[in-house]
Amino acid sequence: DGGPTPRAHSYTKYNNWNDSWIASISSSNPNLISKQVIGNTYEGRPMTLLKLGKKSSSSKPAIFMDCGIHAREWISPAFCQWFVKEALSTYGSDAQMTSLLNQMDVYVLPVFNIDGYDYTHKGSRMWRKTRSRKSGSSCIGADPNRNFNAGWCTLGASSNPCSDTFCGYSPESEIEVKNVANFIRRNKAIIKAYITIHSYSQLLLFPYSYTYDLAQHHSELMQVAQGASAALRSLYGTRYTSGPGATTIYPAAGGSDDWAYDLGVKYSYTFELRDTGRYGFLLPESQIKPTCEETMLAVKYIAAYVRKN
Ligand code: ING
Ligand code: ZN
Repeated sequence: DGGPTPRAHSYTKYNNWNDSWIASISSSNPNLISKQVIGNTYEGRPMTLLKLGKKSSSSKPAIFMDCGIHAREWISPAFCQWFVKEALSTYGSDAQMTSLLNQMDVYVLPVFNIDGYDYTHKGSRMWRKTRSRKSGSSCIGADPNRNFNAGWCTLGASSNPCSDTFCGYSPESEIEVKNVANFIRRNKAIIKAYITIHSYSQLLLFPYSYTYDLAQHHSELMQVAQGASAALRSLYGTRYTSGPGATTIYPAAGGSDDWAYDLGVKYSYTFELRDTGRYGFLLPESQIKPTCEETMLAVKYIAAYVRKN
């Protein structure tokens, strides 16, 4: 007996993490998609990274995108799944997607914090952190978006293991963070853009969050963000605000976008998807489709810019 039967996968529902969607999608079109495991989570679940792109003999420039760093932000994993489906189904008909996958590879990590995400389905819906344990503390988990080595734990993060923004015991103490950081470090020569999907607030953020200093490429990052926000808004009128994390949302050290940017990945963005607080993390399933459709336009805008520059 494998316990209760999980409900069928649907792109317009919130699906818990399960191996079978990854297995079926990655075997559906071997010319466009492949998978690799970049390590296991604290609780031992494989972190499977999908690679989208037309097979090529030479190495292509790439974009890395992750979803589900924070467990309760359910619209985020829904978007990564949507992106993968759309990439496969519109390659060959949509000119922008076709050029993107011909010229670049897009790495998609559908759920970063799988242990936490599973816990929000089975334990506590509003859980944010990982599920790691350490002897000496009864509190569980660290905030993966405070655990990257970027001004680690200096600002907008807590050293209290019981806090929701606990930065961890050291940079990359969370195995999920270490696995992703190792992959990006190993592939930094080809990774041109880093995109991470959170919710909520309708913001398109870029470095820095760990300092009020402006990034070296501030004006270009702002221009691209504003272009992406305009593309997003063109579909349903959803308004996004663009800017550096520290002044646009709040100062916070240890975030993945700041870390990737300082590593040399110039186009580094954090999306905060719908809404602005009416439903917050509990965004109704009826909003999955419109949210994903509009967000596709923004991600494709950034990807097209990166591809041409
Ligand atoms: N917001 C982000 C958070 O981790 C953020 C904001 C972005 C902080 C980039 C640091 C760097 O708090 C949510 N909703 O998680
Ligand atoms: Zn988040």
